[in-house]
Amino acid sequence: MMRTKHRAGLRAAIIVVAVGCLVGLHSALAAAAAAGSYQASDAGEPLIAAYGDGIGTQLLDGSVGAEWSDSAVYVVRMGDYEAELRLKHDGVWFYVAMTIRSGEFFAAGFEAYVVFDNEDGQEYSRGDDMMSVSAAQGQLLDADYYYRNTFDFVLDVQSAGASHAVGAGAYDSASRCYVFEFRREIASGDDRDVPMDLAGASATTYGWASY
Ligand SMILES: [Ca+2]
Ligand SMILES: [Ca+2]
Ligand SMILES: [Ca+2]
Repeated sequence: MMRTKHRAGLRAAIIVVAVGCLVGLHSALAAAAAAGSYQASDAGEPLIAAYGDGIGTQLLDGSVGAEWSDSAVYVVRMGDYEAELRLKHDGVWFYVAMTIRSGEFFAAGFEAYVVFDNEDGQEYSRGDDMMSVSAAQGQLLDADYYYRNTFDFVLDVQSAGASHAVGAGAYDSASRCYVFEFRREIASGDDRDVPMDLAGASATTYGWASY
């Protein structure tokens, strides 16, 4: 397992459990041309988020810079593509950067997501939580969704809830990668969000879809 830096002894063990391919994940993604995701059973070991400095929203722009220098970095396989995951937290916010080596631009759209399962024994079920954005030239977007029912999700703010997650994505033509940056509150207290357990593990899925 790759070791991570944790300056204050806090670690978030992120157990990643998911399907290998997410076609059928939910109705919106059913139209995806291709998709892929990463699950714990792929590697058999949890990913651990490093404890690090917070990242302000102005640096969530679809470009990985020095703000990620204190993150834990993992190289994983997501369907057809290799991806770098950068994970960290500052005790309040959980941060994820995903660099997805697609090798090409998708004019019809490309999105990334992180699903937080409520561990009710059902994936993508009522009460599950998700952050997701489409790549939009680094524009910061509301990323906070929840599942009303299996494969049926909406933005929290579309159901009288509040947003506790944002993200931004962009295609980098030089490296031919999609790069996404997200942050979400670790435990917002909103019943539309699944809290993460800093001392334990969280069932988390990382994935992408192209159109
Ligand atoms: Ca950035
Ligand atoms: Ca669930
Ligand atoms: Ca939510």
